[in-house]
Amino acid sequence: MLIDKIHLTVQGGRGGKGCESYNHRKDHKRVPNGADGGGGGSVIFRASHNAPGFDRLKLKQHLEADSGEHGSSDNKRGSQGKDLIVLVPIGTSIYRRENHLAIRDLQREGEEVIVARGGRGGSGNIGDKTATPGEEGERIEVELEFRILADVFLVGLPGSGKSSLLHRLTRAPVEGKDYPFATRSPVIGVYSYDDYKQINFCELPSIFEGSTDGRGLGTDFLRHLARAKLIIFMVDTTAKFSATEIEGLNALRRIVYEHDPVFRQIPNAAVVNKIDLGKDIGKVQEDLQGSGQIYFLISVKTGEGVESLLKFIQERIEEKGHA
Ligand SMILES: Nc1nc2c(ncn2[C@@H]2O[C@H](COP(=O)(O)OP(=O)(O)OP(=O)(O)O)[C@@H](O)[C@H]2O)c(=O)[nH]1
Ligand SMILES: [Mg+2]
Repeated sequence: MLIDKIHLTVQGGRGGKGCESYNHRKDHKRVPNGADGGGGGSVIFRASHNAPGFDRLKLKQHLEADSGEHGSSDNKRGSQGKDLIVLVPIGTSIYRRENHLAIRDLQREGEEVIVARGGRGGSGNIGDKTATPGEEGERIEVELEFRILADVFLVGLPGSGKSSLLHRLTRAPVEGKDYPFATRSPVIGVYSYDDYKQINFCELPSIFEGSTDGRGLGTDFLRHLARAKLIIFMVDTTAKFSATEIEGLNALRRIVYEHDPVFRQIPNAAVVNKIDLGKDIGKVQEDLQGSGQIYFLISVKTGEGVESLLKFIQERIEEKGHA
């Protein structure tokens, strides 16, 4: 199972001690010549495609940057402690653990943030200053949360055909399975078109009326929707997990919007799949029209309706200044 929430203690390196020392001159005068200590290194989080998963980070719960070197006599400054650069997956949000305040969302390759600064190095006694010890580095408890960055999320009833659609559009290595809840964690697929444009799709595990009571696979993964540009709510004409297609769609929306009311603002559309099965869809169509939602009747199996769904998705995502 993908770990996507962890907490860590991070600490900047200690500043090096300032040095107290004297040059004993021939005339018996003592001239202070102790140098400053170097500053401690900082802990920096950097987003990278090459970052290991959170499960690896979790093994080292305490991350600390190098201390600065102590100053020494003859005015030799201590060198700066090395920063500790921690690679995290793109899509990581960093919070202060005590109050859950956001420190930063790292969303692009190479984007970084200093999470704990190193302590300042102490002063040496040169120039008649008082020698001081180095400061402690900043220490902070952080929480890291990973959210998938995709444009379009497929949210649907069990067995409605999300994996089949994802595979058809993106060739993602998933396939439709003839049993429900086959997809147990989010799956990503990339749809490329017009030579250089791309749309990232993500299939979330299925939800249904019982999910909010913890049945099926729960609803925790819905938090990945936070940065969705478009949500596709998907049901199918077999209506095995709801009394009717419309009720299925209503249930999906209710669960998603109850999970986080902010998700209401995300553009969305309804998809009723498996129209090849010969069920009379006149009533469904009527209800959908009456409800005012944007909807598509499709068959992933025969391809019917898939083109117009795709066209709609492209337009929506391009409008949002992406792809
Ligand atoms: N007849 C028909 N069957 C379909 C269609 N689309 C998908 N299926 C079948 O429906 C079953 C479920 O499809 P999936 O793509 O696995 O559905 P899912 O929504 O990903 O399901 P889970 O992730 O397991 O909850 C598979 O046996 C598919 O072959 C369709 O358009 N028509
Ligand atoms: Mg699936």
